[in-house]
Amino acid sequence: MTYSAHIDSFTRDNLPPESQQPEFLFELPELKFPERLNCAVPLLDQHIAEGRGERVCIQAPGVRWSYADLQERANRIANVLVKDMGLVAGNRVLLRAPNNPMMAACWFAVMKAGAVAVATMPLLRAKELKHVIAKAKVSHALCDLRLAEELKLAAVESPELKHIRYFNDSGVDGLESAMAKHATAFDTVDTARDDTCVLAFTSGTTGQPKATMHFHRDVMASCVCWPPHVLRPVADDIFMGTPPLAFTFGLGGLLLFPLSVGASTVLLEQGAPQDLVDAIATYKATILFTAPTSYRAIAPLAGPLRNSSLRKCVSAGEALPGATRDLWRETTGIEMIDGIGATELMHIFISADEAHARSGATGTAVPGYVACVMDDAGKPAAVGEVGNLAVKGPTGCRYLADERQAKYVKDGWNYTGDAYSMDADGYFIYHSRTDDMIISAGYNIAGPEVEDALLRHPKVAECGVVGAADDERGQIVKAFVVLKPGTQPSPELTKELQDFVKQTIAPYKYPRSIEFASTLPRTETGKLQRFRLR
Ligand code: 3UK
Repeated sequence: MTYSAHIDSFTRDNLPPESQQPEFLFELPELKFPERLNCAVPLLDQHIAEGRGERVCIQAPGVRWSYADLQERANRIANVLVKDMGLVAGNRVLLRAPNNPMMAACWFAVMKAGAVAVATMPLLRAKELKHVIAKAKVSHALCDLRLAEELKLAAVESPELKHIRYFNDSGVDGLESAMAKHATAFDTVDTARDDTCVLAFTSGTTGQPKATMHFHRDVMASCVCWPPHVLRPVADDIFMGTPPLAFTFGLGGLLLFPLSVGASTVLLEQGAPQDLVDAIATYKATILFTAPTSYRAIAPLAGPLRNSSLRKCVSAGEALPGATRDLWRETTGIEMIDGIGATELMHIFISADEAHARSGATGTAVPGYVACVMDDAGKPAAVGEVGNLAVKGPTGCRYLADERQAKYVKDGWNYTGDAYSMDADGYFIYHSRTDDMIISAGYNIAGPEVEDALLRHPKVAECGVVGAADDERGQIVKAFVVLKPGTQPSPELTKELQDFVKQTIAPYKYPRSIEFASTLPRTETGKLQRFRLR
């Protein structure tokens, strides 16, 4: 038996069988982690131990916490969890809040107590929360008082969830008043590097969401691969952005990565375009994380960001259309850093920094990872050929008790479900999700390429391209288009857009059908819900 600090062995008992796990690579010297590792030590405790406790750590409207302030809160919450709420190491703790400082403090409390954080998207309803609680056997919950309603509904039907505390609550039963009764010291549990500390649920466009399992070493691996090699943040950086902390894109970009270099983060509950532009000025943010559509929505307001504090802009979650990359550069002077990540792999594994960015390409494999385009037989595809993206590195897919493990991991490789090609320089070019490839009259057409062409038309605000069933061609290319304010739909405009696409990319890819819409269906993580368009 290998060492584990977990008294509750649920996560260890529900790991996928060894034979179905991906191969893990730890070649980089910074990936040789000690056997005992709690990620709260390098990310938080160590800063205070080494004299950086007074540096700014987290800001939010009306809040400015130093590293020592965050540690003090996390320790008090850990004491509440263990002494008042009966938590033992290995228990799962549901976290539910918009991005705010208390959510971050709770996350670290869970790490320090050797428990497992199950952060949930703020918009989840009781029905979805119930699935999460049942799947992860959640026993404890820390929830923002303003999001109590749906959790209470779920709790009624979830016998395993026994202990709930609400925060951002001034009442006598609130987490804050319980915290006040406890010490500011807590002995961080000495977890194993391969003790699970995060269960991250996938957004699940089809079927029930899957719970991906991440160890303390996975959290630290995500901090030592992409950030220092591609983002290259410094201790004076001020991070900001929109992805929820319940989404590993947000957890990394807005909490783990800033703390891994002793920098600071600004946590915002509202991420509308004007809120973000204003907040960048107020807090002098230097690094921005958001999704491609959000960059496109901010662009009309982004003029003031030119020559401002902002120096790096990270795009992930969806393919970055070349049109959006160009628009952002023309507006702000900043070349975006695109990166593909996945909940299964924790964070970004293919990316390019601003100096190496190429329009239309996501980038090259991040140091620590290897990536390969495979043909349908699982053999490496030729240069330029479109196939299935497969990756390996220090992190990888472990679904908690789920048959779909065998679909994501094959021969040790993680298959992300994306259709990619690789060019002769090792740059990976995104085409579409493998399930979304449109097959029209025998041609394979990738929706995102058609979207990029449409987005370059001055009257198009947003668009989504899918395959629509067609008797003659099997499928036809169908575009849903949101027009810029002040533009009216018309048959002439349909023709104009079709001609525009034919002049931009191979004519057979043009949308034979165009439907005008006022908005497009998107997930909380900014992804277009193509299945709903279909
Ligand atoms: C798609 C991209 C093209 C791709 C994520 C950064 O998105 C994240 O995780 P999810 O599990 O989705 C994974 C899937 O999303 N995708 C993400 N980024 C890109 N496609 N270009 C991109 N830059 O289909 C991938 O398989 O929600 C992103 C960090 C952490 C994450 N969890």
